[in-house]
Amino acid sequence: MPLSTGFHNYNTVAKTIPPTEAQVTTAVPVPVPVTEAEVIREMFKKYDANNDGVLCRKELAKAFKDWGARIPWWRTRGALCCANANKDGAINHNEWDDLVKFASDLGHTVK
Ligand SMILES: [Ca+2]
Ligand SMILES: [Ca+2]
Repeated sequence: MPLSTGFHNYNTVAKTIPPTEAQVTTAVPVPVPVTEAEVIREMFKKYDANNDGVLCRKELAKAFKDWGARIPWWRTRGALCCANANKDGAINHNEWDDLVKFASDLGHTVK
């Protein structure tokens, strides 16, 4: 019964392939997915002109202006209102997440 045997062999091979592929997939290091928030975070970093790790009002305004905000100072005020937890007039690293969320909610996406 060569036909029947051949069919059986084919089935056995087909059944053994998926686990093998799964093993290969898990073995390959998966790159960390870049979320929109991470991209926005990176963009904000670029606007930290004096590299002090803090976005001051001026740096924020520049960022929002470049992103096409119609009234950058208004956006800046909103951002500081929303994310400036310690009320020092600038966004430090602890407040960065709230700023990113603020920008993200406004629809500042990376194209
Ligand atoms: Ca700065
Ligand atoms: Ca602050």
